[in-house]
Amino acid sequence: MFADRSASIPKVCYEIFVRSFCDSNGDGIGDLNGVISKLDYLADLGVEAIWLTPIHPSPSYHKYDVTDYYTIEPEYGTMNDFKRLLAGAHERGIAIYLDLIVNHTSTLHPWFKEARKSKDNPYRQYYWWMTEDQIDHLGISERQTSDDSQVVYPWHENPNDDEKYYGLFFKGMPDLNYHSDALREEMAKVIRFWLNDVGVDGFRLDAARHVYPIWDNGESISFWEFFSKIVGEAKPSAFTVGEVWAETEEVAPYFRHLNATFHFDLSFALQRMLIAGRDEQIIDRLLASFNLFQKYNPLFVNAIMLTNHDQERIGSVVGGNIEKIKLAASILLTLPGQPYLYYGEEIGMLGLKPDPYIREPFLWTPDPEDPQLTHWISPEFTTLKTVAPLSEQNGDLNSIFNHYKNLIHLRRSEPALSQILAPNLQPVRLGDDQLLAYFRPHAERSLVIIHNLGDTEMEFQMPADKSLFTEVLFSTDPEHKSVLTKSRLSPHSSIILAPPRNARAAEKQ
Ligand SMILES: [Ca+2]
Ligand SMILES: [Ca+2]
Repeated sequence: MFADRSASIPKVCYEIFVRSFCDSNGDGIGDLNGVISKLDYLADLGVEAIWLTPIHPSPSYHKYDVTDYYTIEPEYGTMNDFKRLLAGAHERGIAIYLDLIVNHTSTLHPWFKEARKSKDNPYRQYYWWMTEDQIDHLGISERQTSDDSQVVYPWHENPNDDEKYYGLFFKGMPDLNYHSDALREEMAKVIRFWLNDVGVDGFRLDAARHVYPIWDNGESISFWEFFSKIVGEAKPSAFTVGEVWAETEEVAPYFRHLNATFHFDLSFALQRMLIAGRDEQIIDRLLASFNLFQKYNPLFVNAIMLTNHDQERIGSVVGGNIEKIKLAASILLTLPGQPYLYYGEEIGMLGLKPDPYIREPFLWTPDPEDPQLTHWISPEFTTLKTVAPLSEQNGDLNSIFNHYKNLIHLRRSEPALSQILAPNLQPVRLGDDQLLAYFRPHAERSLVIIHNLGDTEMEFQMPADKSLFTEVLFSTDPEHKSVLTKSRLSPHSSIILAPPRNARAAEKQ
């Protein structure tokens, strides 16, 4: 069912909120030509795949309510622009993943405009409709809020209609109803169009757990069986990464039909750990989740992130503390899986909800009139006063940007760090949960990684079986240069250790 693509799985991915990234034509709105102009930047950073937030026509600024699955939002460019972006990315060895929203459309989508006209309209069956009595009978007039939707009343009035329609996220986003075979065939066409006619490399799948509503629970996973069959037939190499924003136990079954899912539990655990300065036994919990995932898919890809466009930015979560921002990156980029950087994390962008303010303009240069700078929103958190723009961080060896870049390149070049399938991970127990330590065994060269999560210096005693690990591959503690001489780690610092070269033969045995 799953093609073996271990050699070609992108090792570091990058999420771009297109509207905020880079403007090419002076209207203040980020666009596809802006992204094209930054492909060299992304290749230099070491990115191997880009997830573009939705680029389809849509009435909203975030574009998660699609009105046409076949064209490009005019604010962002044209299909020719998109094809040039794809070609430019591929020339640089970068894959492009499209954000595909199958759970709902906009109310302005032609399907819904038809559906709402009358009960016997052929498009009616594309959506969920019920009378007040039916809703009450099933006891579904209210829903429990979830991490991804605060909506309590998901049924919305259609004027002059005794039936309401279901919209889990918002009344402007009616949920699609995949009991309709006609709708399934329409979505299959959309999938084939993007994979075959246009040539994208995969999909990021929005709201994957909500495709069927709660009263049809269980059907969502079988929908993804249908979906992955269409994808596999159209393009066996295509990659799918699902947004299943739920606890690990609920996420695991989605691996039956998706290559990857985002690890939200890990994201929130890392955030809590960075705030508290204490490990939450994250390595043991990760190993437990891997056990669960591999039951459903031995080739599972654990998609990991600090935050995405729906979460408060990591820079703000750690109070703008640059050492902690670097520590967050050091953890993410040394854990197994496929990391997704949220644009701007690499320069320490800040942002707290509401949503538009976690999606602020990327700061390229110190020039407030920089034509690349998007200005569709007036930023509250990431400004020239609070965040050093990329051009200033570029030449500063101690910048957040160079920290990210060094770690990304180390991740790509060290086989122990870049292994994605069958994640190689073991805990290293140092006896104090202010320290987070783990082992990445690998036939080429195994590594020990130690982080000091707290704000006091920590001493540690390396376990006897790791005593050979004294060569410092990477360190944010100035005390540790090429060889580990003291078993101490300064606050919020990290080290990556390997056995010295002449000891490696012994370590392999
Ligand atoms: Ca523009
Ligand atoms: Ca749904």
